Amino acid sequence: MAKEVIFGTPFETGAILGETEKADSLEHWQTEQGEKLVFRCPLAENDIVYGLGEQVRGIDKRGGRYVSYNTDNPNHTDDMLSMYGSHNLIVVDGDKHFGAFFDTPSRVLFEIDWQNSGEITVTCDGNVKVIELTGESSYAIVKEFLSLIGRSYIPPLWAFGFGQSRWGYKRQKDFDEVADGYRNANIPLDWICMDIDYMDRFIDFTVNKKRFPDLKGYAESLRKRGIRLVPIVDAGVKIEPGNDTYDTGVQNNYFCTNHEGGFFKAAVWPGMTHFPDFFQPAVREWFGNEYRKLTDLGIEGFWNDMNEPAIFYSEYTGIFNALTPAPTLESEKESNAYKDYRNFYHNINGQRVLHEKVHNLYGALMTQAAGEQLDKILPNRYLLFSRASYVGAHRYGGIWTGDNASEWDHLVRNVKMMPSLNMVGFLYSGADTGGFGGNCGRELMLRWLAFSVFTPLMRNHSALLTKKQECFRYADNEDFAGVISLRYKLLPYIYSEFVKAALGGDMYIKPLSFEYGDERSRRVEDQLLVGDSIMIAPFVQKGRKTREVWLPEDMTEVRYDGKSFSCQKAESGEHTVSAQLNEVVFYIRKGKCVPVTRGAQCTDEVNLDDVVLLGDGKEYRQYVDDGLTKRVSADNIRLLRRK
Ligand code: MIG
Repeated sequence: MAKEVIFGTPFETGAILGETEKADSLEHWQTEQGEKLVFRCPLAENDIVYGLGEQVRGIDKRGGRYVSYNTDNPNHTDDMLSMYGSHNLIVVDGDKHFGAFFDTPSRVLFEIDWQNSGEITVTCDGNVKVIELTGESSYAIVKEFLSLIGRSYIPPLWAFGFGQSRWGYKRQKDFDEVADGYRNANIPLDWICMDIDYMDRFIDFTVNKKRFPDLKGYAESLRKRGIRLVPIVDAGVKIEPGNDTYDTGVQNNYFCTNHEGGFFKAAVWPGMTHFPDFFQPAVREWFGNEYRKLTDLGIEGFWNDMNEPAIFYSEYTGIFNALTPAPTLESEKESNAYKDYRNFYHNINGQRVLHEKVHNLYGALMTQAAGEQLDKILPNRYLLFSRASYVGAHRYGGIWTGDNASEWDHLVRNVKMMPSLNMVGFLYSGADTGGFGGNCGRELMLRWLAFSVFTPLMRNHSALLTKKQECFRYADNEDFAGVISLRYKLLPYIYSEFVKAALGGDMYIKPLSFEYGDERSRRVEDQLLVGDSIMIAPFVQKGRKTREVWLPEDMTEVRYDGKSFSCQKAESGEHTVSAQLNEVVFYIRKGKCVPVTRGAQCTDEVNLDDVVLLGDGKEYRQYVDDGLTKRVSADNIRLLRRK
């Protein structure tokens, strides 16, 4: 049972939905109340510390320092403090197993055996609700946590197809080039993202009419080819009298306010903007309904960006220090955005609340705003993923992991981050495949795709001015068609495992240690369990055609060469495994099965009922539906028996 202990007057974040037992004190933590509130717990030498969701450094958080404070910072290195989301769960795994969720929307510092202190310290302001979790294993604790935070968002089947994106697609012909490029090369594709240039001067919910004279007709024509358009929506609304979104926002006081009580102004892509005050239910309803302007044109999916919120400069901080990097704890320098977080207010139940105090919830509430209304507007399930997040937003949408780079280290970080994201409920997630910044070469792209095949969100995205990285542009692009075809063949499994995990309050991607108790498995960070049957060991090193793989038990090794599967038995123990760039090797756990289907160019062509089973198990429980229905229930599970 989970225990809830209240310190001060915590802000109700909405993260925890389930029942907890109210208590006066924590079992595993000492608390010290000074200027800040500090929680302390000792670590044994062999303890692993899991959690923190979207954070750097790996599955085991030991040795690091992390700050929950949603930040737009593209320099994803192991010493960065804050990413785009805040997910304050930590789980200590050793002789004892216990976890704690620090539920507060303001800044939290986690120091986990930092400077070899031999302890964890968690520092925050005095107001926090702590959920203490106990269980017989870390996995049990995580499952208990997942049951408390409510069911994960479930996207439509097409959102499990492959998506192509790039900042810089402007006109219809840019999208045609992508659609034609993929279809002509027979590389599967289900959706293309529209980045900020589809809008009229970056104004939310507008469409640039010169570039898209008839977006509705265009979306329909792409839809006939099995491709959907997924536009971006930014948090800031351009100050533009005459624009309906702006005017309505101003008339109803829907925007955040400044010290003087006027609307807060800050510059982002559209120039000066106001930020919707998502803390007000009426604002969420209004803003969510604005998506109608695009769903009316046939759009069924969105990505929400800049919702930490990112701020380039404001009336307070000025344009000249706009490029100050995000701060370190020691440095005096603070980014503009951080200063601005003390310069605007929300109206929360009639109270003026400084943004800084509730900062980590802003993006989550934007996701909620969109998700709640899209659910009402659209007849079918929608695609939605966000950059900023807090626990709770996972019920309305997924997240992508922001502005990574085309570097091998970033692929490694993607691999290690996935299980942590699953621990905090964000099942539908993934990174910019190939890397956002920088220039992605052929080898890195193929290896990255071979990993992304297994992540629920599989999207190739890159930044303005970088080398073009659509798969059809690379030499011998049949290799790319081959790797991506695996995704489509595995869809019956990926979709079924995802939905079962969501319905069952489970993880979709897990560390090996959550299933295998031996010390060797406990330390593995470069292999993952994907669903209940598959283990992967991605190739994440440049120039390497072989790698070491640890098999905790006998498994079936599956080798896919872009066309067909070949299976062989592999004994437990250490192996050296080879894979060419056009190959993907994965493993099926002992006694388990994986349903696979025929290849397809898009999910429209995928028949989830037409499967064969790989692996040495006797049966598989497959979740199947039409991929769109809102009625997602365990009744849609069918039992497949090996003949
Ligand atoms: O300041 O919309 O993370 O995916 O391409 C950059 C342009 C704004 C940041 C997102 C990225 C997107 C980009 N956006």
